[in-house]
Amino acid sequence: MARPKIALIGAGQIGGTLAHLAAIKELGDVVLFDISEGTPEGKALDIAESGPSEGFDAKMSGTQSYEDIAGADVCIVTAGVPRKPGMSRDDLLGINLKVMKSVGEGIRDHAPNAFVICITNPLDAMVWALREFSGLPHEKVCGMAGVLDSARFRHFLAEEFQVSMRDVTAFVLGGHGDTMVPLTRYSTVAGIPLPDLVKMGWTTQEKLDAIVQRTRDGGAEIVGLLKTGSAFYAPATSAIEMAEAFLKDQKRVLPCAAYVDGALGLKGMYVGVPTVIGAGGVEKVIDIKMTKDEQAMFDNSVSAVQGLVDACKGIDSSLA
Ligand code: A3D
Repeated sequence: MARPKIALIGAGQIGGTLAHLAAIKELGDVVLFDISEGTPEGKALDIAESGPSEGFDAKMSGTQSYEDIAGADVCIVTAGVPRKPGMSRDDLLGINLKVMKSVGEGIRDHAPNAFVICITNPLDAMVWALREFSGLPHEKVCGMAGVLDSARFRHFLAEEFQVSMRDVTAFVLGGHGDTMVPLTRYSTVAGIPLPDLVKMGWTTQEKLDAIVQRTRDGGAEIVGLLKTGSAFYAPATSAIEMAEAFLKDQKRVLPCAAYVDGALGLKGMYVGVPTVIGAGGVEKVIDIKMTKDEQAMFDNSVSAVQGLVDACKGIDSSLA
């Protein structure tokens, strides 16, 4: 059986890391696409030359032509520009919306059966626009953010509790931005919810609140340190986790920016929710019940996302 084909649209920091991870995990043959001539070709060759030491046979190639992504099983989109210090994700909207148009049309024309994972920011609005431009089924287009946000939350919690991050689960909802909603009630250490751990004296409410805030600011913390771009190792790892769930039909329960129509009181919009990812793409959106406070935070996040979607419609009349 032929190896799956993975198209990476955007061969920058995240795109290159995605290619390397996909190769090491032997998820499939990789095509790197970028408008920057030489970048995808150079990265593909460099990664291919790591094959003999790493022991993978997956093929790597780079291109400026959408024809080369034909028949891709998975497309992961990082094309566009990242943040610089002082910028919010929302500042990227105008420029990245134009990029989503060309990428969406490229996928529509050459890889209409792919499972598409968008990473380009501002995430929730860009995945909505990418779906509109590509016309693919909603369950085959989603955005990576929740896996990363919950991984950051899990990392900070594991450090606080001095336990393995494997035993820490975390639950993050809402848009990928300052309004994201880390749900402590559904986040646990070996099944014990965080509020119970506060009661048990493992940590204090103040420390937990600080960790929640650090999770919300997780992207900005790294932008501030790097100064020339944003995080790329953990974002790439998170998207690969989602791609693997699709390619191996794992039915993973993962938070992602998915199209929600009916669940959580939402009518036809993309936002971060818990989902099941398998061979059908986003096979299910999990309709959790929220407390009044959680619902208020979620509603706030939903309206922030809606505001960005409306801004996209204002910029590109074909989306209105
Ligand atoms: P970067 O290293 O600049 O790579 C972006 C690549 O896109 C560059 O190589 C560009 O040449 C290429 N590009 C630009 N326009 C086009 C186009 N029209 N078609 C194809 N390629 C194009 O950025 P990066 O890899 O660090 O980040 C990529 C995106 O991911 C940015 O928008 C970031 O803000 C976003 N990001 C999202 C998260 C989430 O958790 C959602 C985390 C980190 C970064």
